[in-house]
Amino acid sequence: MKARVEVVERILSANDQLAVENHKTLEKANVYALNMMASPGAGKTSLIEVTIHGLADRYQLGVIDGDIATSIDADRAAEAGAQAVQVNTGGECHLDAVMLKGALAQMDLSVIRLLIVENVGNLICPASFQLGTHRSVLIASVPEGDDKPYKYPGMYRGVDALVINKIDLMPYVEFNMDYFREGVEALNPGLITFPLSCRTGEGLEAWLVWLAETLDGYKKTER
Ligand SMILES: Nc1nc2c(ncn2[C@@H]2O[C@H](COP(=O)(O)OP(=O)(O)O)[C@@H](O)[C@H]2O)c(=O)[nH]1
Ligand SMILES: [Mg+2]
Repeated sequence: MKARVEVVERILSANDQLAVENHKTLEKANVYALNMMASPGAGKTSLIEVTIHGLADRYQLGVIDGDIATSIDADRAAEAGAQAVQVNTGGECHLDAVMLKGALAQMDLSVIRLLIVENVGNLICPASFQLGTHRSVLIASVPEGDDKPYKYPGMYRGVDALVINKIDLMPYVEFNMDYFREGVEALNPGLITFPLSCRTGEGLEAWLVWLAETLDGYKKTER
């Protein structure tokens, strides 16, 4: 048992070292990067699409799409106007720093201001692997149910921002927003949260303003 624990620790620490390298690569290129995580179908690619459109007049976006097998999501991001690279994980349930390093090498970072990394749809594995991004964002969605913070605490504990997508479905789905938010607050007090709908556009402006302010602040203070 002890040997297994040590091997897992070594893998994670090798990953963390590469994540530091990735972070330096991003910093050097003046690219701000988000690690976007969620369960399958929560709306990661949809949020990426509306974000590309919403920021197009101010910022050039890059997208790295982690997917077990297809390039459907990268195709959607490219169609929306971003420089997009697909990473097929070959069955792995998360992206890791090596995969990100390979994807970064395929991009022209000099023209990108914001890089969004769409992690593999999963509420467990991605939380354990640093990539070297600046912030991580979790997307929850109304039809997934209001109990998810209670069931996947590790994911909710480790993120810097939370999007609650598909609020257009609130009238049709049993989702107690107060219960959901109480669960989040217990795990990650004060977590900045954006209830929105990629479908109707409700709430989207607050998300775009936060991103734009984060990017402007990064130019001034984080470099
Ligand atoms: N009703 C509704 N459906 C949405 C919304 N955002 C995404 N969807 C739908 O949810 C499904 C999964 O979206 P997708 O962006 O592919 O999720 P991903 O697997 O997390 O990347 C698609 O059918 C989307 O059209 C939303 O705000 N409201
Ligand atoms: Mg997707």
